[in-house]
Amino acid sequence: MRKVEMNRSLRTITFLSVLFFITACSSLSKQEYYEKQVVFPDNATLEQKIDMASRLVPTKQQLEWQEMELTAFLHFGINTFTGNEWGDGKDSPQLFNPTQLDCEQWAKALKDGGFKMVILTAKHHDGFCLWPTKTTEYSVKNSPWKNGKGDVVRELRDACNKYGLKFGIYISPWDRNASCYGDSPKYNEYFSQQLTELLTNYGEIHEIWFDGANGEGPNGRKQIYDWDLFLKTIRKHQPKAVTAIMGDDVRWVGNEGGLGRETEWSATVLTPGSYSHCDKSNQALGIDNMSKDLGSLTLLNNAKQIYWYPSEVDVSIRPGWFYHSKEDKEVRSLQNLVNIYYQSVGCNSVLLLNIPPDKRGLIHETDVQRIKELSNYINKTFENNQVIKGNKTWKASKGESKEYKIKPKSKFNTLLIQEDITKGQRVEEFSVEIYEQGQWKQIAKGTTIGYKRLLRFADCQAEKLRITINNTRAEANIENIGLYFAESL
Ligand code: FUL
Repeated sequence: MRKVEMNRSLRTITFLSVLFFITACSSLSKQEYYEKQVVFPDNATLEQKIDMASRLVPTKQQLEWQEMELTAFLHFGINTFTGNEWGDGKDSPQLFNPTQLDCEQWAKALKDGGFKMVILTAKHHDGFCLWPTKTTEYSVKNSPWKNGKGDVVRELRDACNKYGLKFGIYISPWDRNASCYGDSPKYNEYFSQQLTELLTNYGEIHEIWFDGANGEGPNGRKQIYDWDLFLKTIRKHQPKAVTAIMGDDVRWVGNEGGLGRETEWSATVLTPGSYSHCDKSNQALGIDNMSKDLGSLTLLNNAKQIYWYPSEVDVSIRPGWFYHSKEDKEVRSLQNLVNIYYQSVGCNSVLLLNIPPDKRGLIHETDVQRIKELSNYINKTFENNQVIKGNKTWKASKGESKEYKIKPKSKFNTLLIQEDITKGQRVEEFSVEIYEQGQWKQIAKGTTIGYKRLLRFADCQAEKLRITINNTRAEANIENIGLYFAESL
């Protein structure tokens, strides 16, 4: 009897242990992720915050945006014809008269230049609209171009469809022409109507770009923007679009010189400028868009929340944002653009390169040629990965190394490494060694990886490569490693 009871209790214990084991295993394998934003519990420890931060992931559209890598910016408008960078809103619409405007020429040049998306200045600070809006007379409809019957937004949209490019718009909230600017509720309504027209008449819009420029209105009135209304308008009409700069999907890198950060966290504690608590949160952490550090553990320790808010590097191929013929000889060199590519795409950012159409309404021949050269250079550099099985996913713990075989007789000077950001951005520090003449030699090291990190070093030849993840916030998901040879310029 005692024996039977004992057997029964033994069976129960075994059953419960197995059950416990299965539950424990399944909860261990079931990783929880946070999309776009996570608020830390009030009394979260640093360890808890690190853990949560490592499981913060992009939304589907943020991921698609990041994977595009190269977006073209097109500054075009009344300034193209006046030679200004910022119009005062008083230039006559009669000045807008491109003689050969051809959006297909733009789209083809950009497609050939390797760009995946195009963002057009539908309205810059001067208030002149490139589409025949119902909201103001200050638009293409009062210009001589196509006798006032033209619509640049439509023509570019159609050209993007033809060439398979995604389409985005820049629309400046600061408007130096609108008489209601400074009468806050009235202008907010006006701006949201302009947004609505753009978001409902031109098919899918993939990115909406606006900064917070907030100059003085007529009679010194101060316009208070209703960011909530603007973002709601966007979410209502184009829920799949990413919103940039004052939007909350894409962050301004902090300069207009093409310089990404060496250490670039897409999981950042910087609160987007359109959120009402933004000033308070960012001031408490002592950071703004331009801070060098936006994601370290020191900041995380003091932060109340963290955002997936990746960086976009906006820079012009010419000194100005708008076309000026006097700058025809100052188009950036290929070498300069390649450096920018490494410092943007190669530093976990998207490159938003401005290529302004000229007075004819064409992208200037020099610029067309330069972006083609850039695309050829990038394609040639990255066409042949010299690492064998570099694209096999590697789950790496802190301190772990992995060796890779290199194709025989390869020469290389560039390392590419990527994290699978659908599982978060985690790596804090890594190093790169090669096996040469019987010993390991460190040739490079880096901090963050994120979507993509490129490192350049002197030309090398070796049999093996060894990557070490010196520090990571949680198990790193390395999804791609490559070695390439980039011709010197
Ligand atoms: C800035 C503007 O003031 C410049 O004119 C340009 O459009 C740049 C991309 O954004 O805020």
